[in-house]
Amino acid sequence: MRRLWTLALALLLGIGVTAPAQAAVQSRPAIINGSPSAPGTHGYLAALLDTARYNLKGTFQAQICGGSLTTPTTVVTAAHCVVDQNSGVTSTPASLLIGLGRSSLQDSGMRVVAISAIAVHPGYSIKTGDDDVAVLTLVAPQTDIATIAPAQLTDGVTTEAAGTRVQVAGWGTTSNFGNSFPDVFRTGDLTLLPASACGQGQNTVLSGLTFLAYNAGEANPLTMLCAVGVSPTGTIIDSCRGDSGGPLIAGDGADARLLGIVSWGLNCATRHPGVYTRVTAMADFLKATGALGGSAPPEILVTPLHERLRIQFPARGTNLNATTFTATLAESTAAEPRQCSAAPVGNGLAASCDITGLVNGTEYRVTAVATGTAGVSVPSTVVAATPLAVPDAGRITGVKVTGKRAVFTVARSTGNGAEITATRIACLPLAGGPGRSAKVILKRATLRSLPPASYACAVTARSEVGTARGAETLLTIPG
Ligand code: 4AZ
Repeated sequence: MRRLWTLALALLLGIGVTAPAQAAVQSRPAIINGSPSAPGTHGYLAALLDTARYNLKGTFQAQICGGSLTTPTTVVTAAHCVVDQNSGVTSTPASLLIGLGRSSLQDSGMRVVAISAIAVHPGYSIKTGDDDVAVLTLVAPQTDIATIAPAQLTDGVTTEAAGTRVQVAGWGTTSNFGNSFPDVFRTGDLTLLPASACGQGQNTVLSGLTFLAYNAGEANPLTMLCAVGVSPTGTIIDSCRGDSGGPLIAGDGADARLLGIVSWGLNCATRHPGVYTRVTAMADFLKATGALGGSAPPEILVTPLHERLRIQFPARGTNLNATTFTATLAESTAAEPRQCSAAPVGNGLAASCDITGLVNGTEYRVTAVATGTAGVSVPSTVVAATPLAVPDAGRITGVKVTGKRAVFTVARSTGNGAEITATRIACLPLAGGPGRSAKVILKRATLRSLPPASYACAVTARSEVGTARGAETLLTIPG
């Protein structure tokens, strides 16, 4: 059914041929003449999912575009994937989901993560296809999934020279004439074409095939890159429907960079090259939305309490003018994001918030991000913590009364994981009035000069989690 969906989408997007963004959807084939992904590669490849469709039909049927995880909290995709091409209205965060961590859309192990914000490049134009980039912020950092850094002209490894070998990856259709969507994403090896072929009207020859240039007014070489591939047998390798938003990758291993974003093309795998958003030209937007990463994460201190975790953010450790700290449980789901937020407080003081409603004795993992004027930081380290039950107080094992003096022997609380900071014997007169108490030293506490009365006495144990009072023992000081 994915084919029906994308067909409907294509119709929705328009059928004109003059504007590139519209021409793109007329195209027939996705990665065409590529290969299935090699296992364990491209871990940052994200599937953009339509929430309503996902709920009805699952991941495969819901996939509408690709994307790239560039930091644990940000997915970079194409603006045209999240902006209605007729109305210009941007999708709501709730209407989209991100699938991560699996090469097959049919794999039930694919992690589906909700989105808290969608930012579309302010220069994005439906008409020209310029600045076709959007950043989706995830509700929780995905620290265990590979990321790919957006290419920057200053990073020492990026080149946009014609002839550079690049790769495109996606779940788009593999067939020019019909819809044949793969379960497992595919990759295609491409070559960057010169700007002269990408908005300056000069055809290029690659591996003996002539590729037809886009003219000025069709493509903008300042915001776009053109790329295409020719296989050893002479077939054309290209991205296509369903690949949009996905990565054009340059370099390998630590040098791998997100160089382009699948954007548009006149058909697919024809003599018209594929067109990609030029990521180096989007640096300001990517920085402002946090997609470049680089902002230091907040430090976090996690204190386990009764059915809650207290998260403290010492007011340092971030370089982006943090206005909010948000701590999130790694176990959060889209339906139940368990998190808390705090605003930074003055110098030297730690902002603090509690994640409540937790189960004592269960281990939770906490990470936090700082949000500020420069976007969202990379996530903090993950801190594991287990909410504690209030420990039992301990109990009185014996009491010896001599005149007005009572000597108690006590079995102390083990603390149940919490540190006991004070243990006392507290006696309250049954008739009311002020009580008396004494510190337990070793296993004994002595109350002296007790006014004659009957008392209910118990051990109290104070811990970081709370104060507990044990079972009562009756005590009578004769008059
Ligand atoms: C699309 O519609 C699309 N051949 C993606 C890439 C290309 C064409 C169309 C490039 O998503």
